[in-house]
Amino acid sequence: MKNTKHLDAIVIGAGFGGMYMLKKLRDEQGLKVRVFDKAGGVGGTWYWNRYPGALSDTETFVYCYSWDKELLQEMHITTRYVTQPQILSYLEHVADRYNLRPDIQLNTGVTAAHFNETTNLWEVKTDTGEAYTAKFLVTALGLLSATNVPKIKGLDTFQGEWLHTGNWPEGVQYDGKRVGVIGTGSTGTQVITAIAPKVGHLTVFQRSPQYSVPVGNGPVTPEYVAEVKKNYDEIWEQVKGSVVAFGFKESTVSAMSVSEEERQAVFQKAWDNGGGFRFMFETFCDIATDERANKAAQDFIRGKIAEIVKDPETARKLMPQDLYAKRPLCDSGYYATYNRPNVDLVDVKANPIVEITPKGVKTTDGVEHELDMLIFATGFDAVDGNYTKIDIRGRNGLTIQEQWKSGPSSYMGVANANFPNMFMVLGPNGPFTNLPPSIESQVEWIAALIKDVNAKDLKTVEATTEAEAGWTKTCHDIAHMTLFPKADSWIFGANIPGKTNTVYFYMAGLGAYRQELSAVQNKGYEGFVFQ
Ligand code: FAD
Ligand code: NA7
Repeated sequence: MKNTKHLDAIVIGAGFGGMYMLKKLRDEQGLKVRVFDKAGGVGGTWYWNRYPGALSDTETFVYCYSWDKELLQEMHITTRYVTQPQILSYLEHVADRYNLRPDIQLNTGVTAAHFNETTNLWEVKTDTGEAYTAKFLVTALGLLSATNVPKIKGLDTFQGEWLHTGNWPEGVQYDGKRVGVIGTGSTGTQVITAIAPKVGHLTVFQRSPQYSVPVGNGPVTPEYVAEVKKNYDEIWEQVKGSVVAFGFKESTVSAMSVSEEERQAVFQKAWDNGGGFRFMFETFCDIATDERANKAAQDFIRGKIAEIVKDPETARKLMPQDLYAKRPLCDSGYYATYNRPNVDLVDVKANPIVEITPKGVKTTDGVEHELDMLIFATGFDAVDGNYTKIDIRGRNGLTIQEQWKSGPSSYMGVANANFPNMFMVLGPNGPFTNLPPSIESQVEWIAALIKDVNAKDLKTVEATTEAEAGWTKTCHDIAHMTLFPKADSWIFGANIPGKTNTVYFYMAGLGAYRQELSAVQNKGYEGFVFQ
């Protein structure tokens, strides 16, 4: 194509991952890099998810980059968790502080990326009609980024306004309106709790109830902030050696090794303190691996639902009966929301949605729930959702869809056989953790590998098929040591009809993952071939 511009590296995505990748490659290696994002601003997840109530479930002090000590000292830690506007403004500040913006091209979607085996370059096309070539391609497309709007008959006839939480514009007016929410995952529970006091009437369409514990958000004291800032070196060391990387030490005590009374006290303390990952991993070491321990946690939460929700029938509908083995939720008063007179819960498993009508949502019992606004909190085509939307081709024109025909895979979460010089941040089978420290681990490792390739004047680096198959098996084996695969959720691709239900994460934790990364590097990038 005429006017094709050449770069050393192309990065797709300007969230936590893409921005740090740009900084590493441009500022430390002097490479000519351009980041493309289809969004109108930087921030990734936090640019798109502007729905009311959007809040991190990672505590503020570890939902950030760790690599700049000054930035850490300057960080405004005011509350225990961070809201979407706070995270977005932090990431915007990062873009300005390190002068990243001149190399980030917004409002530009990448539509195709083909590896040319003659030139050993990636040929990249955008929806703005531009063409680029680059030696390296880094995809930081986000793992919870491709929104899922379920195909429900009649949506196009709806005369009210409909929105997905993951693509939420500024200035949405819902005060006093009749609003419906489909979905009760992390996002649904947040948006429901936030809008219930303001809307005229709220109808929640719940397919699966979820276990949720209080988030425990609130202002932090100056002493807390001083303590965090004084100890950041130790904090990051602990986080990067831990399992879930949420800034606490995981328990080593099994739930059944203590008395019933002690177990209840531990759960109660965690409930009072707040935090979903804390409840699952700081209380006992085997909630996610042992059915009896898991049942104890379930019973505790079900008991709380019964206590909180006044109407017994609503309480019953809100009580999950399956394993507590999805991404653990936490909320700001979710169950109590159902005590409000303007909130109704419709169980769409027992009484499925038939269609969306011009006036609202019709369920099997014949009721037409009239609505002015319908909110889809129906989640994401997680992990590979954005990959399969791009025409990505490696050697011999092999598409990423063909590469992943048995399910998305990778070597070390970052590379694929047949796709030379392409690296993924948060690709399939990366760690299941608080994400910024995992993103950093991957970005730093990828940057080091790129540096090595360039320093040795090599043309390509590429994972071997055997290495990729080995890593896939490792991730599969680890996941099946836990209870997580037994619950249907986006973590295993179970939330999208027709999507391959398989293992999408490395579930042994960040500490173990970082050791694996180091081992591969120390063995001269074992599992990769160079040309
Ligand atoms: P993203 O931030 O998702 O950025 C990917 C970018 O790629 C997007 O801006 C997108 O526009 C762009 N893109 C995709 N395809 C293309 C294309 N073809 N062309 C151009 N651009 C493209 N994680 C936690 O660890 N803790 C939390 O508390 C937490 N809370 C969350 C709450 C919500 C509501 C959501 C949705 C996610 C949450 N996450 C949380 C996960 C969160 O996505 C990550 O923590 C992190 O922000 C991911 O950063 P990223 O740079 O990898 O991807
Ligand atoms: P989730 O966790 O995938 O939740 C989506 C919700 O939407 C969940 O309750 C689904 O029910 C429901 N859903 C999805 N499709 C339908 C249809 N067709 N009908 C009715 N209900 C439906 O997404 P979230 O955005 O909440 O959270 C994802 C992650 O992003 C989260 O961990 C945070 O880190 C941010 P189901 O359970 O499938 O029966």
